[in-house]
Amino acid sequence: MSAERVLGRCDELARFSEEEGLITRWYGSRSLDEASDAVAGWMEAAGLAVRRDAVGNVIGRAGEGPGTFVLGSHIDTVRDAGRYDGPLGVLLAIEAAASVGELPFALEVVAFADEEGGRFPLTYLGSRGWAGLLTPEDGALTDSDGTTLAEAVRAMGGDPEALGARSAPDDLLGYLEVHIEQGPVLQDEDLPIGIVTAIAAQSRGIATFEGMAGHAGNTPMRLRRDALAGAAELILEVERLARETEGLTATVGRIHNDPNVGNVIPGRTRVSYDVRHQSGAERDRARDQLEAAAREIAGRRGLELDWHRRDDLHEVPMSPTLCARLAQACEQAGVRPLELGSGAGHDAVTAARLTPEVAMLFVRCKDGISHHPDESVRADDVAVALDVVARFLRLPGDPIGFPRLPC
Ligand code: HGY
Ligand code: MN
Ligand code: MN
Repeated sequence: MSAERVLGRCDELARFSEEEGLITRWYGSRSLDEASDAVAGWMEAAGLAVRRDAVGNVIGRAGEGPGTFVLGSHIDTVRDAGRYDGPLGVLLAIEAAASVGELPFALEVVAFADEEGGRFPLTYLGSRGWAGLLTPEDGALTDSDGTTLAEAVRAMGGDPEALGARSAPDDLLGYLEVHIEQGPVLQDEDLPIGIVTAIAAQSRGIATFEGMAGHAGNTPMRLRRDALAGAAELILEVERLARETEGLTATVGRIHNDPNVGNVIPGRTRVSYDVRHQSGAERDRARDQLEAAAREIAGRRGLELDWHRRDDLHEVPMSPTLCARLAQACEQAGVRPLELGSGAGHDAVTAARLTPEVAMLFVRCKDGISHHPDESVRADDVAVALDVVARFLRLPGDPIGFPRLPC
C-alpha cells in the first residue's frame, strides 16, 4: 500500500475545479464529473467493480458476501477548499481495498458526490441518496440560479425519478470513514491518527431580516429600518454566545444583502447560521437562544424576521464495537489509540441512519487547518492510517469479523 499514491491522487483531483487557482467542486459541476471519472478509473485499476447511483455517487465493490462493509467519504468541496477534506478518505479506501486481500465479507468503497451542501440547500445530498433517504420533493430543491436538483441529476445523466432508490448494500455490516481531523488535537498529542467517539449535533438555517430600503443621504437615522444593521447585531450575538458557552461553536458563514449598493439603506439581509455542540440539548438551547435574540433585534428595529430552520441533526455516537476494533488495529500497528469527538459533520452521520455500526478514523492535519487551501497531511501519517484500516478489516472476529445486522 502506498501513501504516496494516495497523496498523488489527491493532488490530481485538486486539478479539477470550477475556479482557476482555487479548489472548488460542487455537485453537478463539470469538475465534479471529472473527479468522479478519475475516481472510477482508480477503483477499476484497484480491481473493484464500479457503478454509479441515481445521484452520481461512485461505488466500487470487491469480493462476495454474506455481508458488505463500506468505506467512504466525499469528493465535492467547499469553495476555495483544501485537497484532503473528503478525497483523502476515498483514495485511502481505494488503496486499502486494492491491497487488503481476501476478506470474509464484500467490501465497497463509495465516493459521495456531495457532502458539503455547497450548491443545494441540503447537507449530505450524496450519502442521503446512497441511503435511500431522498424524497421526490427533494428533486424540487433549487440552487442559487433556480436550477432544481432533478434538473441537475438529469444533466449528470442520473435519473431523478430514482432519487429515493437506496444504493447502499442491503446486507450492510458497517461503515468506516477516514477523514482529516480538521482540528488541532492530534497535532497537540503528536499522534498520526485518532478514533472518533461521536459527531456533534448541528443545526443550520437562514435568518432573513426585512426592513426598508431607502436613500443613504436623505433618510434620517431615527426613521430607518436597516436590515443589514439588524443582521450585524445578530452576527455579533452568535459569536458572543459561542465564546461564552463551553463546547459550542456557532458561525455565520454566508450573507446576502439587498440591494447591496453603497448609497442605499439595506432593505433585506439574509444570514446563515450553523450551531454545533456534542450535546443535542445544548445545541437546541443555543439555537433557540439565537432565534429569540434575532426576534428581539427585529422587534426593536422595526424589522420583519423569517427564521428558517434547514437542518437539525442530532449528535451521532460511533459504534463501540467498531471503535474497539479500531483501537485493536491501532495497538497492533504500534499507535496509541486516542479517542476524540468530531465537531465537523461527515457522511458517517447518514450511514448511522442505516446502521449503528459506524466508525471514523481521523488523520492529523497541519495546525488543524481545513476548508482552506493550506490544508495538509503527512505521508507517514497516511501510511499509518492505511496500515490501521487494513488491520481493522483483517482482524479475526466471529466468522465474518463484524456483527451481522438485520438490514
Ligand atoms: O460542515 C461540516 O462539518 C462538513 O465539512 N460538511
Ligand atoms: Mn468539509
Ligand atoms: Mn469532509
